[in-house]
Amino acid sequence: MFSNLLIQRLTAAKTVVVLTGAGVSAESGVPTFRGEKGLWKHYRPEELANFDAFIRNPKLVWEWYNFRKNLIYKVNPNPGHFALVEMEKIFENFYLITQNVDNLHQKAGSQKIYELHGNIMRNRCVDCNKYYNDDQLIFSEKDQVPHCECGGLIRPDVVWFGESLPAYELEMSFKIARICDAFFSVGTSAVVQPAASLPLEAIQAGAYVVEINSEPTVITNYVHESIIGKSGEVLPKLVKEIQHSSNKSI
Ligand code: BV8
Ligand code: ZN
Repeated sequence: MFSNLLIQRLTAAKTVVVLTGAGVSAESGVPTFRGEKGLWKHYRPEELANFDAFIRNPKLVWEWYNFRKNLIYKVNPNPGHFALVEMEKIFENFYLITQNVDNLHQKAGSQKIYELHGNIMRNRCVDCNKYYNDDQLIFSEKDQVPHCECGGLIRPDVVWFGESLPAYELEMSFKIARICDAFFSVGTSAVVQPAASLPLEAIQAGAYVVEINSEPTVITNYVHESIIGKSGEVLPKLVKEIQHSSNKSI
């Protein structure tokens, strides 16, 4: 399943970076964004995951996020998440960049995570930026949306379309994409910017770039190696292969 070149490059690699998207959580039962099951009711994520939609109809947007939060509370990390925890132990410098907001990498035990699109388990006030956990939210009878003690509307702490990504996480992600020896793009359709530019940055900087995805994407023709498969199956096999080859090389 893995080329000798990939195993050689990984055995010699000091810095390895993995970018994950919704496909990594699919095997945990979390719907992806753009697959056939990706639609929520008859809305597309882009129509609900934006500030204007929230201000126009906070009740509907909260209905969508509560639907997703309740689902995410019930699901667990899958073997793909746990394989990434193992990779963090294998490589000298390992970084996980995720577009996912489902907290499953944290739940699996990954430590060094850059969350580019926020985290659905966190909420904040649109006026004073005060943070709230889910169990602190009180949905008022009147408008079915939570309000801050300052009176402001509380929103999920995720990055919506048209909003800028957290500056530190974004800067670090581009920095490590440019210095890494190997870069994996896993379970992402690679259409959402600026995250989707990271694999291409890594290619330009000379990293060995591998895509693991259940179907080809817009970057498949540019990466050095494309592995079509489920991340929950491919990643554990990759970890086994790396451990086997590094034992051999010791
Ligand atoms: C910004 C949080 C500007 C919210 C998300 C036109 C051209 C280019 C760009 C744009 C454009 N118009 C607008 C833009 C910019 C826009 C954008 O990129 N739009 C796209 C749709 C074209 N980007 C933005 O707006 C970003 N902000 O640009 O700001 C700016 C700059 C300065 C100052 C002010 C403003 C913000 C983007 C962040 C949006 N928020 N999520 C929430 O979740 O509620 S994005 C959302 O999409 C999720 O984070 C998700 O992770 C992300 C990417 O999707 P994927 O993860 O790739 O998921 P998808 O379903 O697409 O694909 C899953 C893949 O997995 C599939 O290929 C599938 O085959 C595969 N798969 C399935 N199962 C498995 C599997 N693979 C392996 N194993 C499996 N088992
Ligand atoms: Zn407030």
